[in-house]
Amino acid sequence: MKARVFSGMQPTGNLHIGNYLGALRNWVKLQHDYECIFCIVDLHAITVYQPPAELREKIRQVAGLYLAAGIDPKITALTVQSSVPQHAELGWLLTCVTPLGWLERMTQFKAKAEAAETIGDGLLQYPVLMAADVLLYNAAVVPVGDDQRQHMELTRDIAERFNSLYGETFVVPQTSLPMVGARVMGLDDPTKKMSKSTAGSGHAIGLLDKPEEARKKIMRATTDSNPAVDFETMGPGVQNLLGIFQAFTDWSQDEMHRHFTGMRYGDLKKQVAEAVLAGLAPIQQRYAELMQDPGYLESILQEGRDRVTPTAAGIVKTVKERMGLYTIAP
Ligand code: ATP
Ligand code: LTN
Repeated sequence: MKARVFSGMQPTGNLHIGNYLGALRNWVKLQHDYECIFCIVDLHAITVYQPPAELREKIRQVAGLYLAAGIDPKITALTVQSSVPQHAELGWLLTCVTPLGWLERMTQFKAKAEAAETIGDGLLQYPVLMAADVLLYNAAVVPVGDDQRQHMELTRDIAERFNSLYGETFVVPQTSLPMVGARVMGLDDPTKKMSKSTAGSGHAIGLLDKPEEARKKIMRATTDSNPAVDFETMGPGVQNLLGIFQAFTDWSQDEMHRHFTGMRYGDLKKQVAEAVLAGLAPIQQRYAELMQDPGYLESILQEGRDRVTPTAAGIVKTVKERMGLYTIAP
């Protein structure tokens, strides 16, 4: 039996090349060696207010982009989190074994809490729900970008704590990060990670950006005061551009050095733009085709839900029994 992989993205905005290089592209590669479940985590999205009509549309868009990027629904389950109620149910059960201090230490929580006037309880519980997503399927491997490392550590801690309180129940999952592209930075400010929810027209390259739009953003990207590429002294902006190029082309470190040392920034940017556009073109083409048939997308999401539900229900049943909850015969 193949080991299981689980991962997800929030339908909170336009997916960008950080989401693609940090996570989605890795998912596509793992499909053949693992039994994969890739989820659209809409319950996580609503930890911050989302206009309902937009959220519904984004869920469809993210599903379309998963498929366009190469997720194969014949071998992989593609699901919407809220369509499998066991995610929320296990979330509560795990909340009850999670010390508050663990959650208050999360850097993402602290950053979001500082930025908002009022914070919902959901924002604090966010990583417990994420742990539930993964543990609900006893996933062995979770492919994510670098920013999710701390949440995955917490997931492991929650699994271990549950196992020690109630007996071996959960697989303690491994985090899988890509070698290149685990942390793509904002083009306008290379000290901040590229993010869906950061405003600014020059910040992120959307997977659905028009070619001329994407090219313009790259040509305007922040660099540093050097005139040309110097691998010894380059700042984070140039490093980010080179990282994006390398991730899209799969060039080795040696090839990168030989080709780019001494290249002027204008030329570097032109080449990065070409690599990005070449990577995005087939995704955009498949996306346009897929979205012409809304019934198809719907059927894939139904199939995904139906495929994973028996596993999810089985684990929740075990967890409830272990915790001593009363089971009434169906
Ligand atoms: P938001 O700004 O709404 O929090 P996000 O852009 O951080 O969104 P998520 O839905 O939180 O995106 O993340 C989906 C996946 O993409 C996760 O595995 C995450 O680690 C990865 N990811 C997000 N941003 C980047 C980035 N800049 N570089 C590499 N991977 C990323
Ligand atoms: N918190 C993740 C999204 C997410 C996730 C998961 C990732 C929710 N549940 C389970 C991996 C496994 C993020 O990328 N912001």
